[in-house]
Amino acid sequence: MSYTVCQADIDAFNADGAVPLRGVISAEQLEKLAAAIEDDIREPGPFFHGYESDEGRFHGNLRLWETHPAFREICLDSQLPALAQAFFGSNKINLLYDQLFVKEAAMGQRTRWHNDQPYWPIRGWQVLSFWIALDKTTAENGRLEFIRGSHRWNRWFQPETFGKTTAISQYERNPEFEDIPDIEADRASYEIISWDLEPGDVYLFHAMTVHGAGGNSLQTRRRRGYTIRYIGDDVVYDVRPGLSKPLLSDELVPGQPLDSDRYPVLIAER
Ligand SMILES: O=C(O)CCC(=O)C(=O)O
Repeated sequence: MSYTVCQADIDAFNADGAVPLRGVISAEQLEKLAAAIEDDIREPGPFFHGYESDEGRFHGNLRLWETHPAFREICLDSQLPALAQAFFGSNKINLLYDQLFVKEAAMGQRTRWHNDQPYWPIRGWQVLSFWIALDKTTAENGRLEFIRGSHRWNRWFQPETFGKTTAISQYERNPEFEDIPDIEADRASYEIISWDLEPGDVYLFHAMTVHGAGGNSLQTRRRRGYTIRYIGDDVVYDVRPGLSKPLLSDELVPGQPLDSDRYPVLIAER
């Protein structure tokens, strides 16, 4: 299956910071991903950041592509790098990393509002994520919500932990960042955009777009989301307080492109 990007998708992404893309992931790709997700739930790797609370069970993990062939295939050998390139019109695309967000049935906890780039050891504009729906995703089971145009606010919000704090989900205070306002308590003041997804649809969003998600209030349906993040031409490695520790590299030097085994170049033209 191949998705053809149209100008309306690119315009919506540029203006709003998020856009749904329909039917990007084929049934065969979904089947492989679903099996890989179950493998990860059974035997999570070192970056597992799931938790169980009185609101239910959440399974989160990252850098899965490095150890599981099915995640590796979709990150490296699918049409997604070419789609990322089409949205940025870049010459180069690297994989940044992949991440899994499974809200089991009746997992009532929201994903709090945040933007992603403050967590990541990078500087640059060409940074995007594809959030792949494995299940029908609606307001009832925790679809993602985005604040229209917030990618252009140039506001860097202090990284905070999601759910229960673990060693890898603690973030140092960055004095240059601001605390995110209580958007949930004041939703009417923001232009919140969201879409239902079918399995195989994706949300494409910019790394500076403020986003969050509802809890899963359904007793019978899970909400499995698998996100793959890519970077383009202008992105360099950066080190500062507040970063996600599993993304730090011993090899890379601040100010240099990320090209390395950890952040492989997938497309390089010219
Ligand atoms: O799936 C979720 O609840 C959160 C996803 C997210 O924040 C992301 O992919 O950046």
